[in-house]
Amino acid sequence: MRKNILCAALLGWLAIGPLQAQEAWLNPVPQVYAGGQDSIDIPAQYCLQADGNEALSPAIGLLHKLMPGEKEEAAFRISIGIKGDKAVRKYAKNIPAKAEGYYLKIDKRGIAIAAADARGAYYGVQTLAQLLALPRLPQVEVTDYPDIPYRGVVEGFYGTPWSHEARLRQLDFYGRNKMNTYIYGPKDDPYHRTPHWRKPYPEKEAKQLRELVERAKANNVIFYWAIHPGQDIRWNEEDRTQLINKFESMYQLGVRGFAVFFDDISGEGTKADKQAELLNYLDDNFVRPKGDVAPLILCPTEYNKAWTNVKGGYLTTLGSKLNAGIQVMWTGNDVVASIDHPTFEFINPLIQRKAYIWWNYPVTDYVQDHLLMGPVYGNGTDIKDDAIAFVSNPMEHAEASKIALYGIAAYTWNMDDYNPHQAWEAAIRDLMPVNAPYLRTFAMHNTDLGPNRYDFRRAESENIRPALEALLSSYKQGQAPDQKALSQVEKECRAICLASDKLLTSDENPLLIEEIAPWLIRFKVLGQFGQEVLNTLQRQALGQTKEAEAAYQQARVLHSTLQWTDKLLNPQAQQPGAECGSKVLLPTLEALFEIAASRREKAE
Ligand code: LOG
Repeated sequence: MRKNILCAALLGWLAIGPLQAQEAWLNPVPQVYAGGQDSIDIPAQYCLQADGNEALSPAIGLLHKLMPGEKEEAAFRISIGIKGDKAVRKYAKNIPAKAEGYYLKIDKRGIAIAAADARGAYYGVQTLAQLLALPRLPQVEVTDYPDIPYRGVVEGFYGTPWSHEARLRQLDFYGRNKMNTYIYGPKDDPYHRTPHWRKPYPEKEAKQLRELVERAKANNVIFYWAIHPGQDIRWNEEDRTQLINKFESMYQLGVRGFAVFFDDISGEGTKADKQAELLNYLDDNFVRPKGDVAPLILCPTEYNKAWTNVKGGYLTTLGSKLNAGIQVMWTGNDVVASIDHPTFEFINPLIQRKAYIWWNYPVTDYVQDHLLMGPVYGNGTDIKDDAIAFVSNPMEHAEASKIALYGIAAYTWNMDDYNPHQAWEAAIRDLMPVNAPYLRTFAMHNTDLGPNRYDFRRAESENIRPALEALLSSYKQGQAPDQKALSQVEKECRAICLASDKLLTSDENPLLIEEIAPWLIRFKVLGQFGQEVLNTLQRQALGQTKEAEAAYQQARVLHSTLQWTDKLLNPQAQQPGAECGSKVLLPTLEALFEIAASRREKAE
């Protein structure tokens, strides 16, 4: 049984009346959510029952943070444990037989979290955390587990790597949204790639990495560190040792997951047999002997179908030679592509294992003048048995990437119940609870990539597209404007200006605002331009020559300002500028502006 919008919403409404009604949106949506019609007061005190299992410390730490009132003598009981623990023996049968699965039960007497493993227990507490945001706790039974074993993020883009602070915030976000993987591999970290992959990190960077590893642990996220040695590697003993030494230095910083990337290289480093030999060597001599390191990950050189030469045998060599435990990354039919079942029908037999999806979304390192803040859609929901992992390569804008990452967390956990639009709405509320309506207006027009070498496009400005089309077509045909469409577009242009004003002056999420500020400035001018274009057309129709001329001149100024913003904003990028509404909104407003200009000429 699956429920999308949880009964808790209704419950909150019944219990406290419509004014304080709250909607509980659990992200990701649990596999099974049963009950919830009745509720209890959030207990002020409780006694904790848990076996002294060290692996449970992130789960129990989080519980204490959420509910500080632990008292031995309290009547309300919270039991937490993993399969086999005394504390949850009663619930052994309810624990899903899936990695990271958990069973959460809330009733009048207590709360039980019984899990398949330590991460499952942690996820049970995270679900409880989301329910605790309600005024009362619903009496529920949640039986939950992920569809995809490894879910999360590969920081694998070109451009400015994320800041230390941004990464710390990301790791907390992954914990909350039940993502278990973060792969550190920014292309522009010189110690990840050529020239310095052989050297250990300087002191300051090493200290920060250690901090990240600790934060990842607290959030039950596996911190993988990736190396990118392929551009100048020599297939000899010396470089092998250098690699092991570098891994060892990362191990000393606390890293317990490793990846080797051979993407975007040429020459000697691209040889499949040599890559396989090296990876097996690392697996045999480092990863497996350590005993506490996650399976090794490889990003191959032929990492998507468009770049694959099946006859050349690169992938089949990897498939047959690589140790069985080594995981192999894949971006799909192209560098940037939607992932579906046929994606795996192609790749899995070649690599003789389930592919590890490196999804190149919402990364914008090839369209840096755009922001990708739309819903996550287009991937198959029938791939849960095909993939070992699904990680997202995000934008260099860490906070702004969270809209997509929230959706990816939801999709990879529970594909059957994934609803792109609902997840998008909830992501926006999560990122900026107070200013959500304004962020929504902004995100609505910042979703497409513009024309790009991978032909990967997204729907944009869908809320206003029909009105824009109707309006343009009425003007093009020389008819009186479609009044309903006209007032919708006018209203949207005003909403755009207001959203920009509110967000630019908000201190709700300063890191996000700083990332998107160039686009917010552009957005404001776009909204103003739209208003003046419509004003011009209306004045012209009324025969108000003077007012029409003033409006037209104003629209011209705003159009030039738009062009200047493109020259001046976001100037260091490979694709400088800050495009907003570039798919539908701006082209339509420009077409309307041209109509106004030609009417003006005719009137002269
Ligand atoms: C790179 C990646 C980059 C992405 C999008 C992979 C495996 N490698 O074309 O670093 O962010 O495409 O531009 C890539 O995707 N190369």
